[in-house]
Amino acid sequence: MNLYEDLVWRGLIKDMSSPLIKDKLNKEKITFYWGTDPTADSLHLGHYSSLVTAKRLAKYGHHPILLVGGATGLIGDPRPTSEREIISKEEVLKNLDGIAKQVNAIFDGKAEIVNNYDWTCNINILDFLRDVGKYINVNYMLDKDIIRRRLETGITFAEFAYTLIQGNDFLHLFEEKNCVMQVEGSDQWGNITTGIDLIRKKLDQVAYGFTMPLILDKNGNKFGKSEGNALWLDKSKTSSYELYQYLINVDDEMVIHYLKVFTFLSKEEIEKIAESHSLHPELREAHKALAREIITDLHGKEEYDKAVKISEALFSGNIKELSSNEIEIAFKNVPHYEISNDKELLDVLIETEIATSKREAREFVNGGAISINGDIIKKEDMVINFDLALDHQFIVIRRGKKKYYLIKIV
Ligand code: 485
Repeated sequence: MNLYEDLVWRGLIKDMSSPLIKDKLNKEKITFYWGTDPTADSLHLGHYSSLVTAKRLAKYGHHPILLVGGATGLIGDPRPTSEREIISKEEVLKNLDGIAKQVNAIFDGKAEIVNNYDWTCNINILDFLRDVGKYINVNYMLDKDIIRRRLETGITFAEFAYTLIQGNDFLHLFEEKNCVMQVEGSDQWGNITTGIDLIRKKLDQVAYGFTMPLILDKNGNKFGKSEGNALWLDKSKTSSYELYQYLINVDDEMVIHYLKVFTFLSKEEIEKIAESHSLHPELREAHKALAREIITDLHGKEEYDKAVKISEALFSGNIKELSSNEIEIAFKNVPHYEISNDKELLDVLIETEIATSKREAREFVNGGAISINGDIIKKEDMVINFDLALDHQFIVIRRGKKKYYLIKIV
């Protein structure tokens, strides 16, 4: 299968500036670019989907340029709803550093990363207005989807002018690096066409761009958010285990689509998984493949194995086989408490607010609702001490089926 067919089969093309893109992708070796603004100190799963597309193009021999927006990040791409808070220069710089490292790691240390601050910071306003502004008609800018939507709520000149900076990036990369194509998410269509237009008017040359559809869950919400929070690519912000839990639980009817978007598995491999998924959904083969492919690509095999190990230990109740590091990851989001050594169980249950009174604590224990490190405990007078603790520090209490507490003895 050729690249263009592959992209179409995976559902990765939304808008295209020209039907010639098909030949560009199939018959030539081109340089293309993808960009992101350093608005946070880590990229998230949404960014990853377009990085995977960039990697896919690279696998077919095209050369990717990955742009981090040190300049554009100082302004902020207009959102359809409201003006962005301006971010301090220090923060943009700090974010930029982290993001460049992530992008480089995703490209196995071989990415060509550029920062638009480098060619934007010294342009003076008069030159910018003459060399860029003079080529872009305001009527045309007002017609862009996001700008139109913002006209009702208001938009500052800074955000309105954002598209000119991104357009100038494309012009710059076209001239300096023979970069002929820009690839972004669908909300970037207006910015891509600004660049293509600028290149046509200034240089009388043709540049290309296409966008990828936004990735949604079955209810039409953005994919890659867990309880409203982004799933970060930085594993100290979102552990491999959290990522695993999210991926292993994605909608059944969407999982094959995600395999197409997020993995490098071939059409044949995905079709085989799809067949097993429809015959035996309970085996969750598709979900497991999705988690395996994404986590291994992002964080490596060891991290993936760790995520599986933690998940299995929690499922079977075999917490004792986890290391302290794994315990901290597994129970990152449950209530944490510190207690002193040699306390009676009932007191511990009250101190940690697992029970509200001694009577309730007793009821829990006698009813078999309390387990410690995976074992159900029915001894009210049991003493909680270092000897009992996993790795001499952690006590994992479970109340009922699902409620966990992590207690550290100090
Ligand atoms: O020359 C460029 C300068 C900046 C950008 C791109 C090219 C960044 C772009 N304007 C942007 O805001 N991108 C978003 C971001 O950085 O978070 C998102 C897009 C999304 C997808 C993703 O980046 O909203 O569609 O492209 C990678």
